Amino acid sequence: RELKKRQRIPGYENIDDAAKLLKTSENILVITGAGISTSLGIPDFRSKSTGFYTKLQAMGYHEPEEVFDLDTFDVDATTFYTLAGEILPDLDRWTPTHQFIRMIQDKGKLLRNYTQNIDNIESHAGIQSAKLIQCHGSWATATCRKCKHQVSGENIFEDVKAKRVAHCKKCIAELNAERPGMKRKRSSNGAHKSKKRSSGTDDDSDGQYDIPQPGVMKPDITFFGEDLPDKFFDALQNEDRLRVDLIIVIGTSMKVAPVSEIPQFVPASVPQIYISRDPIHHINFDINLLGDSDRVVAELCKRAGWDLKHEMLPTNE
Ligand code: CNA
Repeated sequence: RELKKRQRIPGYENIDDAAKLLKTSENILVITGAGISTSLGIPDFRSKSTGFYTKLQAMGYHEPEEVFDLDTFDVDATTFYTLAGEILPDLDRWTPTHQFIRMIQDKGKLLRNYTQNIDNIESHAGIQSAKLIQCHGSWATATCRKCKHQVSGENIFEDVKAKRVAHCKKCIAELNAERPGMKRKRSSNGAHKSKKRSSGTDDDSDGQYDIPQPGVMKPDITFFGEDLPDKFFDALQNEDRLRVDLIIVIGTSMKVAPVSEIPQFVPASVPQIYISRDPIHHINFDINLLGDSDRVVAELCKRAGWDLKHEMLPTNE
């Protein structure tokens, strides 16, 4: 069903109105995107010149989505592993904007944080898992495409940083157990066939010389063409849609469905605030606070009388 573009609610205009809403609302739904992590040096996708997509295009990729495409990954995971290090998070740090969401939670007002980010920084900032929907999955875990063995995401970080395809250690151990005495020398007929690497399906197109391959590890981030986690639809439809009394959207271009449809999916009477560097025109928000999100949330908290503290915020502003 096509969702209708929402109409603005009259009476809301500026940052003071936003501060009032922050103070009076009790069930705040926060939608976040890559823009809330850029101040840590993790590039977003679509910012002109600094975004990941600009970089990919400069490297000759026509369709940047192909880096996060499951079919492409299964044929050859090299492209993903060559580039993924660019958006690998620094695990120990979070931004003032993450701290702001944490503060909403600490005040008992966070209904849910729907994040499109895969960096899992919300968890490190202390957002409880029951309050967090990682709409596009995250780096927190990784799963073998062949045997489905799941490990903590950190296990593949070394490979990602080295731009090397990570293979499944369980598959490798099983293969080693199955062929302990395999000869490593070329056979006497001299035939040497190259072995294609795929993400786990044994390639027997070259017949008698086929060697089973271990599966490739894929971080549990949602690639284009994959379903969003069930938790997303369950929470939104069954709980949050009718409880939310304020929506705050931060650091996202709202270009990826179905997250981009949340503003139209909740009752039209719920006020909506947009915080980002660049304006967007395909969704009508009631209040647009344009600028660097860390600075905007700091100012918003100041006007709401909330004491937002973070080492990245200047103390004298
Ligand atoms: P996007 O389309 O790149 O949009 C980011 C938005 O944030 C843009 O509108 C920017 O103007 C804005 N922005 C950038 N920096 C700031 C800042 N400091 N303050 C305020 N606004 C800022 O990214 P979306 O999140 O909308 O797209 C969804 C994709 C991005 C998801 O599938 C993610 O997995 C993917 N992604 C995630 C990460 C991450 O996890 N950190 C990094 C890169 C991409």
